[in-house]
Amino acid sequence: MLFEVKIVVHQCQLTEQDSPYATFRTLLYYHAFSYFQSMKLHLVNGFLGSGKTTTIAAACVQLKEAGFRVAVITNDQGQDLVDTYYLRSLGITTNEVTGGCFCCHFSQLESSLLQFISNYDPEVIFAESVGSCTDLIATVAKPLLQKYPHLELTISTVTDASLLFKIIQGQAAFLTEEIRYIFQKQIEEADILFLNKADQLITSELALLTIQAGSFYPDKQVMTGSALNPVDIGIWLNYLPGLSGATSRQVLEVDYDRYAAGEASLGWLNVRFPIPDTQGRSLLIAEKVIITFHQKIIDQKLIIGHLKCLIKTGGETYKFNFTSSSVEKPPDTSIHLFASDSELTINARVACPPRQLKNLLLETLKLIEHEFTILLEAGPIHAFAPEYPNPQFRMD
Ligand SMILES: Nc1nc2c(ncn2[C@@H]2O[C@H](COP(=O)(O)OP(=O)(O)OP(=O)(O)O)[C@@H](O)[C@H]2O)c(=O)[nH]1
Ligand SMILES: [Mg+2]
Repeated sequence: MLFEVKIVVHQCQLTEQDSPYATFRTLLYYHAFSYFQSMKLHLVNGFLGSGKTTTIAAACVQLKEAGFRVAVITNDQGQDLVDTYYLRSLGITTNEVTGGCFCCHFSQLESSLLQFISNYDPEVIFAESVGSCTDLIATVAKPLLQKYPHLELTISTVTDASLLFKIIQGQAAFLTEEIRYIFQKQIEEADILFLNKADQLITSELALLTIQAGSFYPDKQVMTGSALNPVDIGIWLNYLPGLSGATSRQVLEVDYDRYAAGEASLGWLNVRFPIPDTQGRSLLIAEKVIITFHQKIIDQKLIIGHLKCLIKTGGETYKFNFTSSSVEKPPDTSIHLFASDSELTINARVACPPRQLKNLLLETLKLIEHEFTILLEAGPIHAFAPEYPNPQFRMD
């Protein structure tokens, strides 16, 4: 009812010069504004492979079961996103902002939100930022809240507990100084710090980390747990409503040269291609591509930020993830069943020049072609290093 009244009032304000498009856009914004009054937007950041998508997916499953309409916005420097395909495979409504981080593509983020609101009317939206991105308070949260003051916005940082533990102990030499800077800044901007993958630490390490994190970040809500554990996800969800408008949220001082150097030290590779095989070995071949590519990266002693791969065949979706601290168990053996067609998506973030990463994939494909006597048409392989971050807005 309230919505109808607002549209009528707003239509009266339109002049004759307004094009139908402008009218539509304005109405859309108005529509959006009314919903933003109660809209919950949970920004989820944290370093590559820390468990953001796992956390969001599990939260969406729980909220959907409880009857909420939920939606997710994914984000990446490139296209063909494993996270998007994975979330959609779980039946979660997902939009993506591609080609750069939320801060550099603020307008795309905003349009994505508006599109959701007009098409789907979600009660809760999660937005996962690129794992190498930081400075969200100044470049995303504040600009959004200025435009939509009634938006209930929170920032969660998901951190790999074992990685943070090693950094605190001075052992994580595999992260360069610039990458550690980004890792640190992401933690500093959290309303809530979710020390994830707690299952990878022993009890005494976890206890020590909890004490240390509490003393390093006294103004933050800190929780430990595992995104694989529904109880921990429930606890995280319960914290969120109390965190919108967190008084501890301060704009960070960010040295953009250091931030850019950290991002630029990572090679990015995104590719998606079909694997047809008349002999029905399509899934086997896809799996072999992934394992061989991973092994090649390891053989070069390169640091993996995150290597994520997704195979789709028929109605099935299989996901493989490799991070510096964890190798996901291979999918169910049913993957070896007969399939004459599948589609493989690979998103690799590795500390090396993008050309090296691309060459490793090309070598992999050659090997597999030889082994299976097939021809693989990988199509365009997008390999690049993130550009210097250039936010559309930055508020103090
Ligand atoms: N052992 C363990 N593994 C986890 C946990 N949470 C996530 N993982 C695994 O960590 C890997 C990366 O998880 P994602 O959720 O894709 O990480 P992400 O932060 O979204 O990664 P990017 O989108 O690349 O930045 C996957 O293999 C997950 O299954 C956890 O609590 N424990
Ligand atoms: Mg993710």
